[in-house]
Amino acid sequence: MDKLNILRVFQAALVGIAVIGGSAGIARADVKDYEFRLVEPTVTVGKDKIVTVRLVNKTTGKPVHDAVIFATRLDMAPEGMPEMATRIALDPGKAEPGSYKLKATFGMEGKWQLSIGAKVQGETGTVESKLVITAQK
Ligand SMILES: [Cu+2]
Repeated sequence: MDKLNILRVFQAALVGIAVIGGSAGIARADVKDYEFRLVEPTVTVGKDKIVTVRLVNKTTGKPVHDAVIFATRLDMAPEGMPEMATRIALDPGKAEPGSYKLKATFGMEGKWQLSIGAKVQGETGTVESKLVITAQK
């Protein structure tokens, strides 16, 4: 091999490493690396209350922008009342990037369980979390 060929092989090897490194990086970022966190753990009992959640990448601590959120269910399972569910919807009101607002009616004091999911850009699978919100007077 002359010097030029050695250089070409070396460059090809570098490209190979970069590609492997890149795909390993994607494979490492699993949906399990993401979680929802409540901005406020409590809410006042009543109609049309706003709950703000933050979607974060646990490995970097960074908020995740532009996720597609599914608010699947809000019920009183933590109080032994799983059948006591209330409607929950995404609130179109503006939230800071990585935060998402939901609107629901909390008709009773106590602990409510929010089942929430998200599709994160560039990730396969769905992030799913269960969060407990305390409704108080
Ligand atoms: Cu209840």
